[in-house]
Amino acid sequence: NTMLYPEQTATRTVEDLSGMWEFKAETSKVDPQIPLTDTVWMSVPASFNDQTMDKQLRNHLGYFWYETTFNVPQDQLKKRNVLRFGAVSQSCEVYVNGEQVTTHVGGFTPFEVDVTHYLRAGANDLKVRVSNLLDNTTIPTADLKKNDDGSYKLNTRFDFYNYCGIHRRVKLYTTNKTHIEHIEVNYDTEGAKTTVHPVINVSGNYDHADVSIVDEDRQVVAKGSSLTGSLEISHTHRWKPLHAYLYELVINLYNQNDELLDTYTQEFGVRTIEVKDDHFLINGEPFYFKGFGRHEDSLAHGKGENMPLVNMDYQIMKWMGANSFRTSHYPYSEEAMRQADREGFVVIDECPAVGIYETFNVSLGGNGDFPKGNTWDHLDTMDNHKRALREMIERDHDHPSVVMWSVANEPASHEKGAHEYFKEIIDYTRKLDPQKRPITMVNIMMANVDKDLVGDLLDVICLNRYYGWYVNFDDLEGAKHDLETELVKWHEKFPEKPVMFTEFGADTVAGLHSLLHAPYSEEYQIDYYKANFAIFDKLDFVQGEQLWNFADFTTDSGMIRIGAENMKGVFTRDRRPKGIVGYLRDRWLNLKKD
Ligand code: E9O
Repeated sequence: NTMLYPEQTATRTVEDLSGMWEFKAETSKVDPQIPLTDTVWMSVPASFNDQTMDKQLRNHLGYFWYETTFNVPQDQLKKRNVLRFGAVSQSCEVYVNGEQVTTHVGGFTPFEVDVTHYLRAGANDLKVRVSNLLDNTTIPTADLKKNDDGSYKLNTRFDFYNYCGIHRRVKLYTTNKTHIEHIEVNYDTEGAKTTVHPVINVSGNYDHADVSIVDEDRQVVAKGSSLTGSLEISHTHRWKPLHAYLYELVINLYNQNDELLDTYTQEFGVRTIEVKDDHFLINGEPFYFKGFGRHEDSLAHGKGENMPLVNMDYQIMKWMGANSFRTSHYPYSEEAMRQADREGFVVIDECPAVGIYETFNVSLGGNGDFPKGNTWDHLDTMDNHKRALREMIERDHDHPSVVMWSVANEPASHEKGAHEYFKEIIDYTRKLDPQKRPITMVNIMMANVDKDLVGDLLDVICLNRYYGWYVNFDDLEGAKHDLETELVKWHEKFPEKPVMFTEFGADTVAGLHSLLHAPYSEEYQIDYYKANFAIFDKLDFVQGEQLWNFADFTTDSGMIRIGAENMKGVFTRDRRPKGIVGYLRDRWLNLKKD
């Protein structure tokens, strides 16, 4: 399976099928051979949920149908035609002219299928049957029950709203029979010298090839005449945090008559990553993570692509002095990742393994039965977890912005069986990544330092901690004490590992003020963060602070989810700053920790 981003080149065409599609919930059997009936219009890419005023449709659990038609010029049928989806949440079946052409499980990674033999010159019909169901085998996980009338009841083990739909772009692209299938831009560095030894897989026959590296001034800095040789950049511009530098690897394939069969350009950056003496080094220099956990979540789009907002968020983060973020809790769009490369953001790339913790989230406003027992005896996520990791790494391994993989968020890493499970997951991840990046897993408060069973497997200890919110509520002195006590113990247990925060925060209603600095007020959020920072600043081994969350985001409704939002944002969902923002900007622009 290839994960090359679809690009129009001298040998490839790309057509974007985004637009207004027809849509309906599946309430009785649908025949993919005939046009859908009783549909409404739905914009693609986007979640369907917030584009309707029909609450029952918004919250429907099960299957949905999308349909569009598109025209194919006669000549295009001589080429290889590939249909490619950026992401469909959570799983889907795809039909072209009534025939099923592929299926895909997992809502946050791309997939594609060769549809050449299903297409006709002129009008073609495309239908997608989408499901928003999750269960004990999927990533993310949820508790799923089927009612007697065939309807479903679903309790997610995560708090963000389970948006559904064709979330990223649908493209039809063409190549010749001979085409580049897969590229890895692997390299070694030695001072200013970089030796690039790309891995390039080709499908079909060709006679000869050339490969070159082009710098940002459009100058060719290295050139080779085969796909297997290595190329040398003698005076390398390193990709640096917030100072990006990108090269292009240009690959051309020719036949005997020197006719071009395929050409493709892959961007890459040169930087090194190393974990050493409880520090995280980028290009040999200690890097202190300042930034946020975020979500893909916005008005009307839901979890669908919204690049103007991504761009705005990146500019806000830079203005605040943030240098990094985590793709909590799933790989973000390819467009967002490419832009992170260009802006120089440092990214912890997280796979959608959130909620591998059977009893969790029921306590945080969910309304399912409270199960008792051991997660690792009941949940069966291994296969889907590996698939999600494989697809994420296949897609993202060449992004310079990605400095670390997060294999899961807040699993039951303190329950018996966790070590065996994560040993298998982490060994698998290490084999997949050609760049051998550090690997982490985000630790939940219940799996605190005394109970954790997986820390020895991780390169960096990432903590989600809520001293002063979920524990020590309205008791910031107690919070400081307990936070410091736990942190010191982590360092004693793993003195060689950096420790960083991937979540800490307090729900805050924008505009709510309190003389007593009561929880939920803007004053309390400021006090909460000051208390946490006071401890981080005391302890040298703390190597980063990513707040939860950049902005308020949509959740299921629940007692502690005011207006069905998690209000831990430092911005509201429409990006109005809360009182903490000025303080944070001041801190980050002046912080000297790395
Ligand atoms: C995951 C994130 O997606 N961590 C949650 C965040 C939250 O605000 C959620 O939005 O709920 C925090 C988990 C905290 C669990 C601690 C409970 C401690 C009781 C002892």
